[in-house]
Amino acid sequence: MSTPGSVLQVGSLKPSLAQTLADDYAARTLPDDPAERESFLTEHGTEVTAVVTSGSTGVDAKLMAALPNLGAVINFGVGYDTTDVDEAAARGVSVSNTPDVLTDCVADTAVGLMIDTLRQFPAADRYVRAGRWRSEGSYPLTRQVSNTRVGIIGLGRIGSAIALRLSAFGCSISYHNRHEVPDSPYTYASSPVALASSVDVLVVAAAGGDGTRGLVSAEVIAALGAEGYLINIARGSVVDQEALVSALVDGRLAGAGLDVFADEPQVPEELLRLDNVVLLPHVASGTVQTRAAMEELTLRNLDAFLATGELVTPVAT
Ligand code: 8YV
Repeated sequence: MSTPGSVLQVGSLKPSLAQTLADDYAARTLPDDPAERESFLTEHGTEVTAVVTSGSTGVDAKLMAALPNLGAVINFGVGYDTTDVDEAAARGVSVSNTPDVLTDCVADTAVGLMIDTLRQFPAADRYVRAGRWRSEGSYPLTRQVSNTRVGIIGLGRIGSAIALRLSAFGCSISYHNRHEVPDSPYTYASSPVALASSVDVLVVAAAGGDGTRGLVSAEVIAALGAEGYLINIARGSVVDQEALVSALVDGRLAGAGLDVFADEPQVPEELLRLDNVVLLPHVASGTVQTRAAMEELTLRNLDAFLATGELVTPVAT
């Protein structure tokens, strides 16, 4: 199917996917250690035609330069912000991701995280476990979810799936996007600040990368205000994390539900103490069913590239 060494695994992958790559494609794995990596690339760099990676690692310009015969970067995950797509385009390297198959799970996570955050279910669970219900009585009242005003940053596949779910909760939905979406049933806001100032909950569903870095700025967080909540299932880079933490610590924001962070797996220490913050370890797509579908689509992209030079789900570069 592929000549030994033509497929390279970059970064850690789902174990069953890594096993298939090794067994069925005779794939090699790029060493983590810088010195070992250097000699590996000197010895094998020219053999590699396809890289399989994930959003947590990706392929930067330096690695592309060390793989002169690279034709495709096949990304396990919908987000590919760790791969230098401009460099890929300049070198004629195609890039694929795994869209659609994870939309439902990520949208489910956004809604679950929103409910957990507004209703403080994780903190209430800790309250029961600590015996505080018996000793202190009822848990404090929290914020209603149904009928809230929700603003979504990024009305793509995942943002739209979140909007659909929250519409069933009676939420009014508005959004900000690079471009207004034609015929959308939701209200368009021309800037993140305008959106934040008109909603109770801001949900971040925009792709990561340079185009969206810090889009949810200190100003946007201030516009959301002391009664507002932020939910992020996209990328930590989209939010000014320092501004977010200080707003939460100072009570200038009501709460946050975060599945993603600026420097994963590092989570700001200050957040660990706050009951109005729900923290998840980047699990939005993390179900058996969805990860299996992502694995299958990753391998379909690899097979198609090796057989025809084309990808099944190429990203626009
Ligand atoms: C991760 C994700 O990719 O698809 C994405 O963009 O963030 C996740 O599904 C997955 O954890 C593999 O890194």
